[in-house]
Amino acid sequence: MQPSFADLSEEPDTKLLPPLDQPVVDEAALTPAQLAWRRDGVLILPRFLPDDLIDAYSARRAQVEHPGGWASPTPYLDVPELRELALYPPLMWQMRELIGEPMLLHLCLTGWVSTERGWHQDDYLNPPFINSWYAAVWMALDDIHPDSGPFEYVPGSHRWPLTRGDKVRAHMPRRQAMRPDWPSVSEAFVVPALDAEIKRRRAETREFLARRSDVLIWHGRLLHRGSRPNKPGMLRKSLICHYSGVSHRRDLPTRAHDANGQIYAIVKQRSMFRRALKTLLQRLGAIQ
Ligand SMILES: O=C(O)CCC(=O)C(=O)O
Repeated sequence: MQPSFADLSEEPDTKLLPPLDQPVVDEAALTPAQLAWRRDGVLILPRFLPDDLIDAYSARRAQVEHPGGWASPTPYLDVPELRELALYPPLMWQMRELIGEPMLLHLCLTGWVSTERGWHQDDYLNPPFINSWYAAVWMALDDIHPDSGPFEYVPGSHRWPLTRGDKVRAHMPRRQAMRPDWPSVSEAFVVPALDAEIKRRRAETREFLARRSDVLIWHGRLLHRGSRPNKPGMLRKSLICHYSGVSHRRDLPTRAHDANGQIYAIVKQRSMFRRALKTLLQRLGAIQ
């Protein structure tokens, strides 16, 4: 039998969660951005990114012919124009206000087409000690066409239980569960479980139809997906970056600072992990 969302998830211990995820918070003391985060699990920042940073990165990215972008999950290590956009100080300050500590950049998706990744929460794809000390950012480099497979999310789902990696792997044959690409393999039953949960709760889903320079920051526990384009292969020019709270990534101890003091991880992938990421990126169409 297919596992349900309840089989794959649990309520995390609230003592381990960031301040804005605590059950009781003095909401009168919160900023409008913090209130939106607590209510929806997303913060939308219209017209947020400066044109010069978008133009410099887009020109560099356009040199990569494949619509999936760079094959590496950490192209920010080699591409200064990408680093400058991903670590734009007002964006980093905004995330700090939401999560409660400075953020560490560790993953970028540079495709100019939808990932078509089904419903998921990001937190469980990371080590189990993250517990929502996490945020990801969707940056529009151009106006996004509704047929290109926009980013979709379920507002408020950051308060649902959290999918856990060990619970997902418990539903897989041992040999599959040990493979570093278990997240891709398990999509076949995780995505239907989340889909069923959305229907069971009659939850609203929303599209992010961004204009150039708009930004959406989402919570590590928020259900979201890259929807299927109505016109396959249609360009969707965006940059997607993932970050964790600096004191919550003991697995990423090697770090560097940019000229503004913003922090990024120097990730040395183990060869098995590199192969798994390659498989995932191949599936997403980033490399051939
Ligand atoms: O293609 C998209 O917009 C979805 C991206 C996504 O799911 C992720 O970065 O976790």
